[in-house]
Amino acid sequence: MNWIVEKPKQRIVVMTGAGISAESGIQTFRGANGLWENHRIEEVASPAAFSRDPVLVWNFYLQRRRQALSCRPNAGHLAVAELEKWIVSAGGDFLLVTQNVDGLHSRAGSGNVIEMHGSLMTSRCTACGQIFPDKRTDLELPPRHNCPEKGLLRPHIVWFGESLFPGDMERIECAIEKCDMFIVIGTSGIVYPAAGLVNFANSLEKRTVCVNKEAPANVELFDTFIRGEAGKELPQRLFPRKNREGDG
Ligand code: BV8
Repeated sequence: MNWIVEKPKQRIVVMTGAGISAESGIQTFRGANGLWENHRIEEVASPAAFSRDPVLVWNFYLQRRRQALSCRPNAGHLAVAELEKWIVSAGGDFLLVTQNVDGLHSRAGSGNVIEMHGSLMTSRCTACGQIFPDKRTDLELPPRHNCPEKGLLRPHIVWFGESLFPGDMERIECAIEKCDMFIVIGTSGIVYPAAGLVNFANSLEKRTVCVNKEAPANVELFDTFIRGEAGKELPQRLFPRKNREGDG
């Protein structure tokens, strides 16, 4: 059986989506056919929705924060974290880019992570812009910040129609420019700019691998497609775990 990553002294970029958290019990976006309490995700996860009904949107994220905190990383998250350690200890480079906001990769031990769509465990003041860790699960209403403007707090999440956080796209593209391989796991390849990163990797003739439960929308853009669940495929196929000490 050949491994996705054969040798550790390489430069690897991994991007994940909701599929890698599915086996932790967190519903995917397509799995929920894009609905939450009969609201389309795109309608709730947007600045317009927040200004129209901040209580509804705040509670959407509060419920997802509670759920994420009650779930545990699965074997797929752990395999990605172990791959990073294997590569970095051999002098290679590793970057994990996740579209997920559930925080499970960091809890699994991943170190070099860009949460390109933000985090359920972070809030931002809509007035002064301050960003801070926030794991409170008891606030039914969007609280106000203690700044002079008493700004309304919002989730520090990239909503539909919002740009990524400053500098993130540049960091991601710079890592892909330098990488040997771009591995995409558990995403439907529908939402941009994340879904366009494989095109960018292809334009630089990087090796591209996709691991997904079913063929994603952009499957034809990958050199290799491995059909399967992350929690099963990654521990078996991501890298040679048993003799990792022996590799140079
Ligand atoms: C931007 C945080 C522009 C929120 C997310 C109209 C108006 C405005 C913008 C647009 C528009 N039309 C299109 C756009 C662009 C839009 C977009 O792409 N829309 C889509 C719907 C077409 N993008 C944006 O708005 C982005 N910003 O364009 O800014 C701009 C430019 C300049 C100036 C100003 C503005 C921002 C997009 C970010 C949105 N935020 N997340 C939250 O979480 O609440 S997106 C969210 O959905 C996820 O983060 C992810 O990115 C995306 C898709 O989800 P996936 O992760 O792929 O999950 P999904 O369920 O879809 O698929 C799961 C996959 O896993 C499946 O394939 C399944 O088979 C597989 N799977 C399941 N189980 C397993 C598995 N695989 C392995 N193992 C398993 N066990």
